[in-house]
Amino acid sequence: MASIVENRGVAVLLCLVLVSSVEVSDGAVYKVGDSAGWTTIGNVDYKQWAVNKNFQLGDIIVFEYNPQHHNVMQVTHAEYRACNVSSPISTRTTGNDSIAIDTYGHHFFVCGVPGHCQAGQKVDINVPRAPSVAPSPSGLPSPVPAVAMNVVFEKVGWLMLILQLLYMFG
Ligand SMILES: [Cu+2]
Repeated sequence: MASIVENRGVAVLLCLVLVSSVEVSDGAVYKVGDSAGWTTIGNVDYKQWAVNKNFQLGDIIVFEYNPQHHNVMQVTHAEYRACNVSSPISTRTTGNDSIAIDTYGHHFFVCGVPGHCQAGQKVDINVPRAPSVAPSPSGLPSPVPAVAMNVVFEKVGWLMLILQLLYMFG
């Protein structure tokens, strides 16, 4: 009887280790502009910064800046190109904003302070679809349901494994 309880404990511990290791490898953290951060000083080329990154779903994009001088606005592609900050999708102002990228495609961010976007304080975070996934024939973006289902399957998969281990050891 005692050994069953012990084994159950080992199984649970094993599961916790497995699950936590998966979460650690889930996403990379990218600080926009690296050591320069999110700024107009030094003419950081954010296009160049982003172009050699291999952004994936689950990555965290960190904007570090002086909140007295800058902010972060997520905008549409058209607004990004025109530096139009009149109706952003979202606005962040803490000076240390972490944004999880959980959908495929382009994510456009600009600084909403007048003149800053025009000066180049804008970045395009693009998460390309996995090559194995056939592109949608219409070309219209429909990433949200697919991603949601992936997450669900991932979670269900881990749950099944944990239950299986509990049965094995218990
Ligand atoms: Cu700014």
